[in-house]
Amino acid sequence: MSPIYSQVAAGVAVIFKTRGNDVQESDEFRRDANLNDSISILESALTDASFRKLLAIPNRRVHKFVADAIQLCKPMKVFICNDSTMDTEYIRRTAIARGEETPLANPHHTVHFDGYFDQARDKERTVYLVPKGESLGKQLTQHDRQEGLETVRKRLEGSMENKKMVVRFFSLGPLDSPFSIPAVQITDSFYVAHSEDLLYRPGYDYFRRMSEDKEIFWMLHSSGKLIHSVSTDWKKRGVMIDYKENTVYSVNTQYAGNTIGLKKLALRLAIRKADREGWLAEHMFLMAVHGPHERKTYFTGAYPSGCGKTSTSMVRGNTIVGDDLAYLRVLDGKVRAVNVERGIFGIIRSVTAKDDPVIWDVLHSNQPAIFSNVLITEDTEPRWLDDGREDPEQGANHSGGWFKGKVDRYGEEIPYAHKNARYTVGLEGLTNLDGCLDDPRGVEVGGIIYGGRDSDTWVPVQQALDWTQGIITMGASLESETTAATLGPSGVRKFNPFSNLDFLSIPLEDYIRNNLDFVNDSEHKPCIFAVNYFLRNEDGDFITDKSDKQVWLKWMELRVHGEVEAITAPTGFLPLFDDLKGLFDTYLDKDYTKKEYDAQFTIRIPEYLSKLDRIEKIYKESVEDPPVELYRELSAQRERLIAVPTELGDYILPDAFL
Ligand code: OXD
Ligand code: MN
Repeated sequence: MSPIYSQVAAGVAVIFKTRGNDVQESDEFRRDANLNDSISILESALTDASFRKLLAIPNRRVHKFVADAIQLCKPMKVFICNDSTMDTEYIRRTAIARGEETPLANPHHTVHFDGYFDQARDKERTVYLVPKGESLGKQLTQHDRQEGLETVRKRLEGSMENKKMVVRFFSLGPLDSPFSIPAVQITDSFYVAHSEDLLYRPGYDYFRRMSEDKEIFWMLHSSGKLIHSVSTDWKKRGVMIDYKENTVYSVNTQYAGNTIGLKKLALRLAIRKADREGWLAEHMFLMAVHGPHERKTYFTGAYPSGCGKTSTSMVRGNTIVGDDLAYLRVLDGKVRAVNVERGIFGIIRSVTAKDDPVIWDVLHSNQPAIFSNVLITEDTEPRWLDDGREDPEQGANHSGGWFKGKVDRYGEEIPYAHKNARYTVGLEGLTNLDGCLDDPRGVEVGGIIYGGRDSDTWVPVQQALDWTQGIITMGASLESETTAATLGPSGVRKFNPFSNLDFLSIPLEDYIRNNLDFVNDSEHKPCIFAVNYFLRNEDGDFITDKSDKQVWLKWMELRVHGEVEAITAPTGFLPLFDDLKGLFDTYLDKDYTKKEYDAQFTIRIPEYLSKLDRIEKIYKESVEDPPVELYRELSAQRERLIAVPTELGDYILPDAFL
């Protein structure tokens, strides 16, 4: 044993000893044959400083994971990050030095470009590795586990030659909380490691003190061979999820949604864990809607990417806990939730000073930010689509040098910035940040909102008749028109239950069951709501304004406390005109008219019935054994719609249900 190892191992033993009955484990730890193998690999691959840092984490599985990754990816060097300012600053500077990020005029800002064909989440190439004899149902993309592991390991073989490997430790959810899940990220991308610094809670110290048997999520990413900082083997890119080992492999890709293991990749592992343990891991924002007399009521909201999730969580006069991922648990009889993250990886298109003042200000402040796939002007300023300014004539973007009218190899005009261009910032600089972000017990949830991009069916806001009806006809029936956040055409209506379909890692029927049962031990069930910001009239024009979501939120807040009445329609509880009028006046200083209300809250019976047909068909074709509540609730909704007297016609004004 080398002098360093014996010192470090001695240190480890001391840590164990102070935890009393773990002393025995420390002996076992020294005897473990695998550990000794791992230790020799680590010892020869790591500098003394890195070796010490890694061994200060008394966890054999961590040592083994890092050692295996070193053997497989063969990095030139390995950097273990202990979250000190020196280490995180080193990561930021190296991202710049290696050309993965470029400094902008503001010294706290950088820009990163992904490969031309690697600009969004790659759903098709994100697959589950499923052991023989198991199935995750027809909705999920899956591969034989053994074959998949062989393929991905082959792709990763030597992928870090001539590169440095970074090893980082994080906590998903607040530290030392019933919600925390520790995660290890290994990557050869300093951009990934830097982004995670802004987005997740540092966990090195947490790993040093947590018990050795704590469940851990493991992430291994390599961008593979690079030319000008872009993966050359992008055709062989992919993400493979080995849920048997809680491990995600991502290779030959750079777009953050495919590489930042802690975001949507860890969500997939969390959904399985949540299902096993009876809690929920969701694609949801978490915010406090501020009601009368300074009351704060917390809401989670599940909307597919690009449907207003971030902008809702940022609505003026309220406070944000998180914009994308939430864990929900019942603690002491109450539904409570936390933000899994501590930053935002947000879509920057259409962020304007007028519509998104908080984000706008942060992006123009000295708070650290990484812009991705935007345009850089000659003055090294970032520009994005629909930013409320005059379009630029030239600059640099994900296609290289850009000028107005530039076309790609297929003759398609290249916009000056990508539609899915993003910004990455920590939440700490937001003026509307809620004080409970790091509360280890989370916040109590008053309402859950489901929303999609729906041009013709759902009204702007309604409340479910009860938990089961909400889970089935709102969550499990969510559809949305696609956006640039995923590869493939935009504007196509897609089934996206709970806005979580892309991330489901268990059969859909099991996930619905878990949602239905989740509140069984809770004294109060949160109210469920459905919203739609994208409703259009027959001429195709939107019939609500972006700012209206403020009013829908305030109405939902009042409903949670039973402070406003509602109209019982076949699909849910609808707001009364007078209540909305008052809220529009108070919060938006807007004279809301009955004409607007009627157009927005008309129940469109044919569209609703077609939706029910579509949803039932999808479940019949692709979900083997859905919970009995599913067809029961869908049929009940159909019957309520059909029971509306025919003389009222197909398009029923809300007051007809009074
Ligand atoms: C995201 C997404 O980036 O859902 O949050 O695509
Ligand atoms: Mn998202």
